[in-house]
Amino acid sequence: MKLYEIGAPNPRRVRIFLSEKNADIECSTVDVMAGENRSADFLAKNSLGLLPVLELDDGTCIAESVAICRFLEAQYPEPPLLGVGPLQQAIVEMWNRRVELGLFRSTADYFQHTIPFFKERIVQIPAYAETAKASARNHLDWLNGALADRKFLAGDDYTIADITAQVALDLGTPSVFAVEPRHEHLSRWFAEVSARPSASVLGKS
Ligand SMILES: N[C@@H](CCC(=O)N[C@@H](CS)C(=O)NCC(=O)O)C(=O)O
Repeated sequence: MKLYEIGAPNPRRVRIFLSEKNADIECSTVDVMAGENRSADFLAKNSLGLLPVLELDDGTCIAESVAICRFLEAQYPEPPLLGVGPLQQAIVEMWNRRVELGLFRSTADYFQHTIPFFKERIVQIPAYAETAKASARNHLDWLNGALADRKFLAGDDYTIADITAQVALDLGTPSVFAVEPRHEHLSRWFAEVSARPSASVLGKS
């Protein structure tokens, strides 16, 4: 197996996932600045030209961070990061999707509509960047409430939902938002997840 990656939020989610499982697989950095992810070779692995991609020994390629994590969960079941049993798996999926489509998306949208790297790729709309920033900030308040009565987002155990939220917070702090003292529960959770050894993989993006 080989993981194609760059130092960016989605590949980092997969690397944290692997680190939590103490799984050591070959990783290869793709030179996005040189357009390597738009080459015919790479587009044959992922027609969207995005990272991460997990290439299996038989040449099969899996794109999409959560799809890759699902495959890895089956390869390395311990510790479970996608929940155990139908109910817990559904709860983990619920929180992961909420965070991915909310905080993670809003934070990424802010960057895509502001940073020079995306200038040539999309029509950047400053007003939309501000909307995305406001949305990301609102999600912090909501997450703070969600963490009031439990240790991790989906319950007692650290899961992929925490990884997605953690990576979004690392991306957005401090240029998009700040975790403020009033975010008592979110602060407690963020300090805990940031102290895990897995938090240091692939840098904070
Ligand atoms: N939905 C995909 C998103 C992948 C994605 O957007 N990857 C970004 C890095 S975070 C990328 O490859 N960007 C390179 C580019 O836009 O050229 C996933 O979950 O993996």
